[in-house]
Amino acid sequence: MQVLGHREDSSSRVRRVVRDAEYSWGAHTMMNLYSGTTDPFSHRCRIVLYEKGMDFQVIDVDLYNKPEDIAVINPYNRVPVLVDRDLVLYESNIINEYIDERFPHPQLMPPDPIMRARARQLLHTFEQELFAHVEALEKGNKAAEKARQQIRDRLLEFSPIFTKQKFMLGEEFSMLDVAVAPLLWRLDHYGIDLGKNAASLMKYAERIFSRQGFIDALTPAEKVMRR
Ligand SMILES: N[C@@H](CCC(=O)N[C@@H](CS)C(=O)NCC(=O)O)C(=O)O
Repeated sequence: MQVLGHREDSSSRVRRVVRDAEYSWGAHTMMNLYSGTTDPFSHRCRIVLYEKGMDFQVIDVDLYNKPEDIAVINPYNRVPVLVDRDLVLYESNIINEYIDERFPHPQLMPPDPIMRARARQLLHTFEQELFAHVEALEKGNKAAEKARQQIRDRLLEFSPIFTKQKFMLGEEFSMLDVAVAPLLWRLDHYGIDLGKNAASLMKYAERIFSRQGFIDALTPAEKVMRR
């Protein structure tokens, strides 16, 4: 992690990066999303932005040649990062909940506090049991085969749900569908074969992939990930 100077220095550096981005994109009042063109976490945030249909700018970040600015605005030096005037946010699920609260239509988190808490619990489960393995797959290191197996086993456990309902939380598309969709889109790309027992899960995936917000959110590099 990059060690920044004293507090004043780091916050003025953040302001400079934010101002430069606004200037170069002519996006003074818009949300700016720093997004990896192939990154599943950035993909989640792009889906929410397009589902909401509001004004925003996506700033493409090449992860193989990452600009130094990312370390300035995110101490963990990762994408996605959302900049909304003075607010700088990182972590895809935190960014997405902010966008959902700021632009409530269509609402992606359940309105009821108990259902919302359950949704957050499931978002956490996805991170622990599915997305924790993404780094190994992205890097293609020796943990990749184990990662494929873990993801395959866990996804297959979800499959029966979709014989009874259209989406993760019931009949409505929600933040949980957003969170898992980038992984479902990348199954071929990551070399994960779910076999014949995943018919209802794949039908569910196609239901998400056919949404206009999902289609619009795909980068050219993501479009070619799936045949
Ligand atoms: N938990 C984070 C994960 C973000 C993450 O891991 N981003 C990766 C891309 S897959 C990244 O920016 N890595 C830095 C790098 O590759 O240099 C989130 O949900 O936003």
